[in-house]
Amino acid sequence: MQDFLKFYGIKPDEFTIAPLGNGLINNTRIVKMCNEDKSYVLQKINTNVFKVPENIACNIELISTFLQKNNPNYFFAAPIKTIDGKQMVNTIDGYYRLFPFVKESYTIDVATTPEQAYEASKQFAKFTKELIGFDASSLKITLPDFHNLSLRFKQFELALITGNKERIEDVKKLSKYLLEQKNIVDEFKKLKNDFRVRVAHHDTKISNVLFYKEDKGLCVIDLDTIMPGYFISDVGDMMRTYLCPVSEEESDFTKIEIRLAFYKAIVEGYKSEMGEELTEAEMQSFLFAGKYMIYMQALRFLTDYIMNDVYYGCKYPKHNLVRAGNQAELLKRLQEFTP
Ligand code: GN1
Ligand code: MG
Repeated sequence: MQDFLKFYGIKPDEFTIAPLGNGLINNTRIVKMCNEDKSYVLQKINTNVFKVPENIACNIELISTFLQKNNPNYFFAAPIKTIDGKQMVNTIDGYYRLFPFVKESYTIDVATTPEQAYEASKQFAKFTKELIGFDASSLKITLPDFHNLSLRFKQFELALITGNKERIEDVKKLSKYLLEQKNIVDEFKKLKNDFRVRVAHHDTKISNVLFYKEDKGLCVIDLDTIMPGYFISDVGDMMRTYLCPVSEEESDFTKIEIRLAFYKAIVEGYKSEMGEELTEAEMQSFLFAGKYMIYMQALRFLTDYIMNDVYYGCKYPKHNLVRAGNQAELLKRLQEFTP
């Protein structure tokens, strides 16, 4: 990966490089400069997922330009340009880009305090709010139908017909449960007519927020899935990833629970920026947002397991099955929950 740093004027003997974070899609490294107190984040784009990386670059450029003009103080973590002004480098081996590493900032993998959840939620809401005057429809669709729950459900049904026969047999109980929750798809189809299309982040896990100074939120990162979308995508993925003390990776499902204080923190953090903008229908849909995203993620993990793990990386044979089971358990807990 380091070869490509020459496009930024960085020479091979000037840095050290190490893996960073635990994203499932892109390959991320930290580049530390040897002779100065400066680091960068280097990332290779997964082109099996993002088929047209130029679309990502185009969206980031449009948004950067808008923000620079309308709100130059907003910190937008766009990639650094190459020596010849490009936002990413296309080599035979793939697409790479380089981000500044913000000094003294850090990321969190699991929310351990409601304050962290509040701060993260506020940052995602702020991002959408800063772009209210921006024409969301001018953005390129980097992942078609990314959060289209109706399609994810159909893909799951199709997997149950065309997928790995042994695995289908093996997951019967879990599949049955997920099929029985189809009412969430119906509710999504009905509700979405009352939701506004705005600029949404679409990957609001807490590790996609930079924190500084004792858990103050600084900005959002991981800009690849910025697209026109609904607030339930962003709020829902926060519910999915902050409500529970353990992540989607946890195989001991007895540890899965919904933390009320974190629920309140997500809602309040979001409203602190977007409160005035949300429609009545949106105001009423915070809880639904959580069900929508958790259900979709359970369907996606189980679909991938049945289709022989072609999409998400796997660290052990039944990894995607564990993730799917974990998300189904989380959905059950959320369905029993009253805020
Ligand atoms: C993927 O790569 P990462 O971890 O940022 C996925 C998200 C899922 C998430 C589950 C482009 O995100 O939709 O919620 O895994 N991103 C894509 O961990 O599919
Ligand atoms: Mg991501």
